[in-house]
Amino acid sequence: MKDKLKSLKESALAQIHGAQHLEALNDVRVAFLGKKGELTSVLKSMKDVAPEDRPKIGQLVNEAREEIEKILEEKKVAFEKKLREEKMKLETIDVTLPAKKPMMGHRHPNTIALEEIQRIFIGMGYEVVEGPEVEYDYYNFEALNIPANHPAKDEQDTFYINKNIVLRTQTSSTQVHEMEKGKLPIRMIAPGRVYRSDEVDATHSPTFHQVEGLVIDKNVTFADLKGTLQQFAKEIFGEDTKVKFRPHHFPFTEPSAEMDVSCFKCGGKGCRFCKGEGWIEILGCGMVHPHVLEMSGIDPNEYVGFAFGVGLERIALLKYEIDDMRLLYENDVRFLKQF
Ligand code: 2NL
Repeated sequence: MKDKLKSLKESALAQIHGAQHLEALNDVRVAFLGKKGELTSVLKSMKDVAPEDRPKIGQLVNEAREEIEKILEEKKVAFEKKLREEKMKLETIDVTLPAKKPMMGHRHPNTIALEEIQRIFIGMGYEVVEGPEVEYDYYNFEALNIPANHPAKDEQDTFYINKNIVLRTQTSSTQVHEMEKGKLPIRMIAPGRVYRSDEVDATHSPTFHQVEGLVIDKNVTFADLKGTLQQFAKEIFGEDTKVKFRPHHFPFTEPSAEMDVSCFKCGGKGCRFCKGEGWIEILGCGMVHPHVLEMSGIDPNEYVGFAFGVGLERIALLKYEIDDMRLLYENDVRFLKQF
């Protein structure tokens, strides 16, 4: 019995030393000390041992058990330490490595142009007001003196949600809401997305952006309109920019005009950029039609107003010399990051 125990113990210790990992160590524990383990079965066979030898054998079994357990524990602690060290090595941070460069986005040319336009008008005391893109046709057309038979109302030009609701074709609708509020005077710009049923090409898109302006006060004159828009042109295209107003027609303004700016490439001599004209058309404007004021509850005998509308994309294309509007909608970072 004594010899059997000794060889059992040696076999256990040899296997513990041979174990390569924690699981193998646990296998050894089960094989020797488990319920059906070899040492346990020795204990179970104590009934075959002469009663007077039992205490001695019992003590030997216990000693063997303790020793195996002690070596197992030592080996286990060593394994765990090794695992911890390997894990630490993997988790080491090399603080000398160069940092990853963050991906930078870029403001869209439209955004840059809009922010500049807003800065200019805020500087002149205007408020920036936004409104809904889906509008009753009253606010988009009727309130602006655009009659039922006007070609702009044609389904060929306007997206209709139903008979009375449209995707706004200009941001004037936002200004009509402002006029209806009855808080005067008004000095506002209304930037935003507008919709027209156009085919896509280098200068057209079914959705684009507009900035409209509206001033309503007592004693406002066409000279105020001219001075305001001249200042705007100088700030956006440069101090040397000249402006020219040509008579035009809009249903919502009377008189109406289009404003040209002197070509900022050739200074007005005529070049490829201005198609030899020396002038570039930039916006539409005029004195608010008395009927438009009246429909929104403003007394045209007491108040006068001027208004203007400018295409944001048009400004962005000109200012940054982009020759195709479609580039503005593709959002290719290689294009965007140039501005
Ligand atoms: C253009 C230029 C324009 C207006 C927009 C306007 C707004 C109100 C009253 C009167 Cl609430 N006018 N806006 C005025 C003149 C020109 O836009 O080329 N539009 C087709």
